Amino acid sequence: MIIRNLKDILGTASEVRAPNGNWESRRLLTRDDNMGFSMNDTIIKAGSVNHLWYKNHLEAVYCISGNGQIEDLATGIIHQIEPGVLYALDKNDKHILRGGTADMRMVCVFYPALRGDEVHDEDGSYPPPDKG
Ligand code: 9YT
Repeated sequence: MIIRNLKDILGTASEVRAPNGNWESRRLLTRDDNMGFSMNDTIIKAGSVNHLWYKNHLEAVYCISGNGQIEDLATGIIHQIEPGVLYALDKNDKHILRGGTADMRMVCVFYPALRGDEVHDEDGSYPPPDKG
């Protein structure tokens, strides 16, 4: 059994910050935990604009607090995000995630699991699991 506490992750290498300052991702479960998926407790900064395309991963995101929007770039449809809303990128969907008026706190699950130190590349993706 694995037991983790967010407070033990804060301030360590498992607290990953976007180079552009748009998000902070606390990597609770990573590839080395051998669960097949990984889990982050992520803060998306209010007002931030994030062009994302997880072409190498599926991601499910559940909002706990704050507000924002996700734009599906295949359809142009914009969905509002508030506490209780989940979105799942089941088609490796290209999207824009916009922070709203208050920082969003989100639980993010990635399959396959993240290594734990990833930040986005120029496409807004993380490298495939076999790289690095
Ligand atoms: C929701 C989302 O994709 N945010 C960007 C950061 C990423 N999910 C992460 O690594 O926590």
